[in-house]
Order: sequence, then C-alpha cells, then structure tokens
Amino acid sequence: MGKDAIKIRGLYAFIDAAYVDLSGAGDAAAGLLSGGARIVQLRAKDVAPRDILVAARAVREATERSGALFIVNDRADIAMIAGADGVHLGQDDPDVEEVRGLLGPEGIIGLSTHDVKEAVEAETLGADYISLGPIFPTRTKKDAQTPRGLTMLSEVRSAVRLPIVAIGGITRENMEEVFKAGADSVAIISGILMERDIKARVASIVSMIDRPGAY
Ligand code: TZP
Ligand code: MG
Repeated sequence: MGKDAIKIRGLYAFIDAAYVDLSGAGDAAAGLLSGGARIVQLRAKDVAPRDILVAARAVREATERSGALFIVNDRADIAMIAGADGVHLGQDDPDVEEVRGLLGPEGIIGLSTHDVKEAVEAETLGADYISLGPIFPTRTKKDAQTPRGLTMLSEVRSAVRLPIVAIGGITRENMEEVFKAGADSVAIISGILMERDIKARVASIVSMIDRPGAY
C-alpha cells in the first residue's frame, strides 16, 4: 500500500492482547472491520514474538481483504514479516530514522508523543503521524503518564502538521470534544474491546464520525 493511500483519520481501532485472546485475532479483526474500522493496530505487550507474528498474519489477511490499514505496535520486524502497512513506535523504541531504513519510504511510522516538544521532534524525524496521550485517565496502559487533556491537544495541533491520533480514555461519549480540540483520529481501545458486541460499537462510533457535518 503506497503512502498516497494513507488516511490517518476517523477511528483508529485496536486488537489489544490485554482484551482479546490473540488466538482469535483474525475474528476480532473481522469484527472491527465489518463495523467499519479502516485502521487497525495490533498491540500485544508481554506476548511471545512468535505468537504476535501468528496474530499479525491473521490480522493482515483480514485487513488486506477490506483494504484497511494495518499497523503493528512496537515491532518493526514483525510488521515487516507479516507485511503490515507500518509500525507504531514509542519514545523508547528504535529511532524513526532507523526504522525508516528498514521499512523504506512507503512504510507508515507512527510515534507516541506526550507534549509539544516531542510532537515537533516527531515531525522533524520523519514520522508519518503521531499519537498524543493519554488525553484522559486510562486503565489500559499501565505506565501511562498523567493525562494531557484537551488544552495540550490543541497546543500540539497548532505546532505540527502531522496527523494526530489522540489516545487514552477516549470513548464514543467524549470523542466529539477530542475531535473539536484538533485530533484527526481517535484511538479507542477499552471503549470498544470491553463491549460485548465490538462490531456494533465500532459501527456506532463510525456512523457518528461519518455523519454529515460531524464535529
Ligand atoms: N497510550 C497512551 S494511553 C493508551 C496507550 C496505548 C491506552 C489507551 O487505551 P484506552 O482503553 O482507549 O484508554
Ligand atoms: Mg511501544
């Protein structure tokens, strides 16, 4: 998938091993995609790399079929082996430049940021998008920093041109204010994966985002 096809906007959905048994990653992906998700990240902390790879292959197959973007968290090696569209890096992961050398110009590289300085730096380093968070308190990320809030989101919006994926404590109920504060995309993990019917939850979120004149 070429860079022209990159559309980091709207809902940024997850398959997170904290909520999904990775042996069912393909089915979970199918649920997210049939609900209308167009971006799916596989996030698997404390999971053996070979198990992440098996899950990544299943998610790749499902996302390929529906033309959705597939991003692997942390692991550029697994992203490459599975043929993902890109990788999402944290501040402690290998540098964007190093990973760019592996993925090439077409690979999508996202970088987690927590303030204006990191966001500006990400742009300089050649990231394709940034995440900013946690916006609100979250239980999903154990080592999450203190909530950044909507004011910081607006400040980052003014400081960079890169697409911003807001993350942390975002739900169907509060996403409107997050978009209004300048996010291009909202990452929602527990607000989808803790639901009994993830397809229905995604569909409801996507229809709110896509409705004419939304936000
Ligand atoms: N990075 C910052 S907050 C977070 C990550 C991965 C977790 C977001 O999860 P949730 O359940 O949507 O609050
Ligand atoms: Mg990471």
